[in-house]
Amino acid sequence: MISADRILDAMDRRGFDAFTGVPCSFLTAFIDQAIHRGGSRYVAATSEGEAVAIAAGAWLAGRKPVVLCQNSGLGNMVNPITSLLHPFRIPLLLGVTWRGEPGLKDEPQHELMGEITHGLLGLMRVPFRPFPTTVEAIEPALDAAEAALAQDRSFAFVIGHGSVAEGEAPPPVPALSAPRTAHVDLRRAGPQPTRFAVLETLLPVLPEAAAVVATTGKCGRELFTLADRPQHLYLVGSMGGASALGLGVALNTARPVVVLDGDGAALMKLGNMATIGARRPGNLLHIVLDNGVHDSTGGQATVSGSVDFAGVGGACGYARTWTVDDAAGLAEASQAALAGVGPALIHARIRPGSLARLGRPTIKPPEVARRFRRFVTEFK
Ligand SMILES: Cc1ncc(C[n+]2csc(CCOP(=O)(O)OP(=O)(O)O)c2C)c(N)n1
Repeated sequence: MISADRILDAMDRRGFDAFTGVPCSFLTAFIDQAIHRGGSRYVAATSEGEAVAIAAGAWLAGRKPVVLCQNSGLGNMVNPITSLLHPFRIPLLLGVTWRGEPGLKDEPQHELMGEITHGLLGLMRVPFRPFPTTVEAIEPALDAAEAALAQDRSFAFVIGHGSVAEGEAPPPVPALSAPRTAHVDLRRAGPQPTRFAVLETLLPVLPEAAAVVATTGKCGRELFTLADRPQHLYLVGSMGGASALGLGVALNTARPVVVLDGDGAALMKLGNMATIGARRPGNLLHIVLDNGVHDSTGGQATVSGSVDFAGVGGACGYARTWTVDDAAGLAEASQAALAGVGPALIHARIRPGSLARLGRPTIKPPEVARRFRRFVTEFK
């Protein structure tokens, strides 16, 4: 058993400087200390998948992030581990508890995951080892983790029961309270534009300094078709992860960060908006391009027709929101959003459809990620 302070001191010395996750009772002291010391460096996520995307964003902004979670949360992480960390070769350090360890008494819901935790990490090609439980074991364990990270691979510590000593509960963190959100409705009820048309109008309005994250599917492909620039990140998987990744970038850079989301993707990870509203990064603009369908997979309806994304953003604590339904409205709202303090959300109602012959990014995901990272980190 080791104290949370010991391991966090060792991590500090090695430059691990951004923490996120979802709690587990095995990790109480560790997470409490990470929150207490790190202050704003610990981002409380609504799901473990969101935490992976936030940490990936922090890495893309030059940080060395750690994700802490219960092994039941590994299920929530499978998609972003396999379709975000793996294709983009983004290396994260994971601390995963081992509830349901065979031979130890635990709750029924942990039994199966306890049996398959190591197998699941192995299947996802995430190397792992036990969390150090003596002071002497800390440095070799961190050496092993850093060796994997240096090869652009994520690495997991599996944290068994009683690995981390219980500590003093830190002083409570004051509850976050959001001021009232300002909303502007710019809808003109004319013919709705396509996603390509609004992207074409939006791009010239965005400042050169802005980093742009495009959701998976045709959105990223259309953005690439319009212009391929170092500040573009075209997600290829991790549906729903764009806004969480954008949050991770925005919290770690002074650059403006623009997230181009889809209605299907935004609905898949609606919890992301609560985290954005709570953290309130002033440099984040979240645009939901709502065509009412999963356009990229053939146009199957989403339930967005009855969803007011600007209302959700306001309820979550975004600073300002807009509703628009044409390209000029999106351009106007984007300029206003980028001129003021965020987080801002624009709900753009558009129509389905894309180009008849739409290409795919020819630049590969690992290079997209590294080019984007250079772009973000070179900003002073
Ligand atoms: C977890 C997951 N589920 C399903 C898919 C398949 N998929 C890729 S894009 C997409 C549709 C996304 O819809 P939306 O966010 O509304 O964007 P649009 O395609 O309309 O631009 C789906 C379902 C996926 N990539 N990942």
